[in-house]
Formats: sequence, structure tokens, C-alpha cells
Amino acid sequence: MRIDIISVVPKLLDSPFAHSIMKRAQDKNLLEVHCHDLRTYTPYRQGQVDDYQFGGGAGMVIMPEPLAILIDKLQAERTYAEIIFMTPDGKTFNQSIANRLSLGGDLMIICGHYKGIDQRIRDKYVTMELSIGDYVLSGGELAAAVVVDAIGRLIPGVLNDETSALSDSFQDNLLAPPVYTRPQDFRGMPVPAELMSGNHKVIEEWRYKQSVQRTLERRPDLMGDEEHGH
Ligand code: 6GU
Repeated sequence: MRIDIISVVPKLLDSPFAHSIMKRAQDKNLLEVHCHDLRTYTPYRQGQVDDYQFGGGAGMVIMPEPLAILIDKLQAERTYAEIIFMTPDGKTFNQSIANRLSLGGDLMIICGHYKGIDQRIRDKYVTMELSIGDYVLSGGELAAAVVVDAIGRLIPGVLNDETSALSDSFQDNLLAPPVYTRPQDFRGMPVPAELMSGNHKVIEEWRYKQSVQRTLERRPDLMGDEEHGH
């Protein structure tokens, strides 16, 4: 999968994909992430990409022309499954959206900054608008990094048995169970006996019960138990 990210602060995206699983995905040629500096494509003087908003009000808006020039150029080179705009008023990103996008082909992601981007770009080009939660970030870059990480690790072949996504929280609407490693006795706190039993069935049952208990305590909304949610 190829992901093209458009930003006015591309330096914010230097490190998120350069390490760990995102690096491995790219080393294995399963993922390509290309970050584009919008200023490179502006037809205006001195790399200007934003301007005051019509109607007045605080905050600059990213102009449509530089975005259209870059989006047209990218679309001439390949077809995108989705053109995503990162914005706090988008649909809240979740594991189910990540699963779908990880199987769906190349993606373009547009990061806003300042007050956002001209509405006409959203109307003409954008096919999906995503937020990563109900709080406001300075720009879409950190949110885009979150979305690319969540999608990238799900691309078939990226994870191995050690890092498998099957046991992740949310993959089955249950939170993941607790995990333990050496030593078996840490300062008087032992590892639960079930995990030391060597009995696969006992271990799986214990993990499932812990997952259910944890989900009921912490995220009853995930279990469709609206009574306890919110
Ligand atoms: Cl996608 N962008 C910004 N600026 N803030 C956010 C967000 C996105 N998602 C949550 N907060």
C-alpha cells in the first residue's frame, strides 16, 4: 500500500514512520509513505499557502489552489481508494475503519493546519473525513501519523506471530488481557497460576475471562451494555 500525506509542516512526520513496525513494513515493501510539503506546490509568492478567511474571524485558512495542484498531480499518477482529510469534525477513527482501510488500496491523507482548508477542496476531492478523538490538535499531522500507524500494522504480512493483531484490544470488541514476563515472582507478586499451568485450555479461558472482566469494568460501552456506558 502507498500512502501520500500532504502537509504544510512535513517535518512533523519525519519520525513516526522511521522506527519499529512502520519501518519494518516499509523495509518489507508492504508500505510506502510519501510526505509532500504543500509549499513546494504553491503558485503564490514566497511559498504562501494560507490566507485570511472571507467573512472575517481569527485564524488562517489553507488556500485551495496549492492543494488542487498537488492532488491533481498525485491523482494523475495513481488511483486512490480514499482521499482522507484529517479534521476534528470528521468521523471518529476506530479499529473497524483501520481494518477496512488496511485492505482497500492506496490512500491520500490531507493534513489541515491553522483553521483548516478551503471548503471547496473538501467538496471536490475529499472522500472521507477523520478525527482521532474529541480534542483539538494544532494540525492534522499527529492525527495522520496515528491513522497511518493503525492501518500500516494491519497490512497483511506486516505483523508476525509475536506482534499479531489478532490479540489486540478492540479486534473483537474486547480489551486485551493482562500480560506477564520474567521473573515469576516479582518482589512478592507472583504471576497468576493459570498462566504457569502449561495447560493451553486453562490459559485461554483465563485470558478470555480477564478480557471480559476488564472490558466490563473499563469500557462497558464496547460490550453493547449501554446501561453501564457513559
Ligand atoms: Cl484529525 N485534527 C486536528 N487538528 N485535531 C484533531 C484531530 C484532527 N482529531 C482529533 N483532534
